[in-house]
Amino acid sequence: MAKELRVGMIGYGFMGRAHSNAYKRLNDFFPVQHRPVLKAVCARNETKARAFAKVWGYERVETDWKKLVAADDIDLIDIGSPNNTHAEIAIAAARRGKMVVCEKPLAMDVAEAEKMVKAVEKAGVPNMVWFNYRRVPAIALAKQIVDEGRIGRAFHYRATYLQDWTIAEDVPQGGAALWRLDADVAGSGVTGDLLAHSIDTAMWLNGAITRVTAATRTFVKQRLHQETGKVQPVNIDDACMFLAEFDNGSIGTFESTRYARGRKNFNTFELNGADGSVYFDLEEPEYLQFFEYKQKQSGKKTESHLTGWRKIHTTNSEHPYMKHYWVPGTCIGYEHTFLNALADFVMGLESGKPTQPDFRNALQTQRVCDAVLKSAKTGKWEKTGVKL
Ligand code: SOE
Repeated sequence: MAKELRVGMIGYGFMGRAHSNAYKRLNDFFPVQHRPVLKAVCARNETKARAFAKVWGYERVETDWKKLVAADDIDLIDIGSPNNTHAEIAIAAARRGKMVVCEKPLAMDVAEAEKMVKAVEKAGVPNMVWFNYRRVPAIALAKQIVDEGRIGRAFHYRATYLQDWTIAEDVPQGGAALWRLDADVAGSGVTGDLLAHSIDTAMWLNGAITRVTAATRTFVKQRLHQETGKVQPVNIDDACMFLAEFDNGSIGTFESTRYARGRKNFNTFELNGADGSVYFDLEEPEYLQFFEYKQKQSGKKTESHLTGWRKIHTTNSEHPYMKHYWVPGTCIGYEHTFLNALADFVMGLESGKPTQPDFRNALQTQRVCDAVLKSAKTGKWEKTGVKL
């Protein structure tokens, strides 16, 4: 028997669309009992919220999130609004007994994130953070390969996340779409927005990051603020690079910027171990590259003249998530990473084994982000305090 999952969506931007699409398609691809119902979308701008509701099929519009979290006909609150709204909404929703799913980064800082974790755990409500890249089949395959012990002792982790959309000095800060450039609303720049993805993936694959040393840059020092109409200082990090030490003894480098001309959403990582390596590049999202030094399963001696990187097209039904889609050789896209995340969340509800990353897990990523930003100020190595 289908069980309704009545959704209250907060925010109608890029992520509001990505999440709404996932709710609409869930039952088309995944055999779950829950049936999402798009009950209400909430945003301050009623005209825009109405237009969004019409396109995506929400039954009603709210302009006050407090009303939405108090509504009896809502089971789940989805927070897709700017970062400085996450904590207050999530805490209120948890207190009302609602399930809460939240966009990344979880919070503005660790202090806020800790309060959010406390609230959902005290209320005992299911929760998740939309770190969607874990749900790229090729990245999920990398996790499988690591868990199968095919990488062996890890030595190096290398991540880049590069974009170029803020190079022009006349790009304003603040307001719709551009709040990511306003530190009061976003918390940080590339560290929370882009490196949070890289850190989440890294710790999923390679374990806790224990210490970091970082440097940040703000290339454009002031920009017109869309809401105040004034030219104001820019307080976000436009670029950030850091070195990391992992609990397993390996070391890592992370680089992120919005000033890499030509790079639109260049998200890559490589993990090198004694027995093998994996490499991923989001510009070729259906491929995982794998180098296997030891052919463990066959038990045969390695034939060195045949060894080399394998470029695995992760579209077989054996690959993560792919049995829910098309025939081998056909691809899925960016939007499916959100659909896969939602499916994992709902399957977690149904199996009683909650999916990851939940708020507590995302708090660990927040710890690394805060340590990175601190280190960029102190110029020293900083401990992260991550507990996985
Ligand atoms: C920023 O440009 C952004 O939209 C991030 O906020 C997303 O999390 C990232 O996946 C794509 O880039």
